[in-house]
Amino acid sequence: MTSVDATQDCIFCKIVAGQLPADVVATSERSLAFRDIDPQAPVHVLVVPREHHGDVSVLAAADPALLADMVALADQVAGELADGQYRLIFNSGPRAGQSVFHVHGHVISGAQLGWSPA
Ligand code: DGP
Repeated sequence: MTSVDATQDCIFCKIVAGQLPADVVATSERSLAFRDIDPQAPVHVLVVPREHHGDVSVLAAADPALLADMVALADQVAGELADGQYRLIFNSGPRAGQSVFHVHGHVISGAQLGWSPA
């Protein structure tokens, strides 16, 4: 948990709390997976920890086991919704495209993926 203020206006905290709707596809005790509102691939799911951390580097330093839990859930989602092959993307910082500052992994799957992120 980074701060109380960080969670108050956090849309992903609200999804975790059930205060905002989401198409949840899988859960673990510590993480949640739901479909991205603006999918970029046939399978585009966001994996988030239930606890608020701002980005992946903050989470990795604070609680590596929780990061591992997210990765395990991403792997599960790709196996259940596609063929188990996937890209897992953490945008970290605005210049990398991060727009929601509650750490989330994008699980991208269900198609042959190209490689041109920039
Ligand atoms: P990023 O740009 O890496 O911070 O990704 C944020 C993603 O979150 C973006 O792909 C759109 C998605 N998103 C934003 N708001 C909502 C929401 O309210 N519900 C869902 N399901 N996805 C959202």
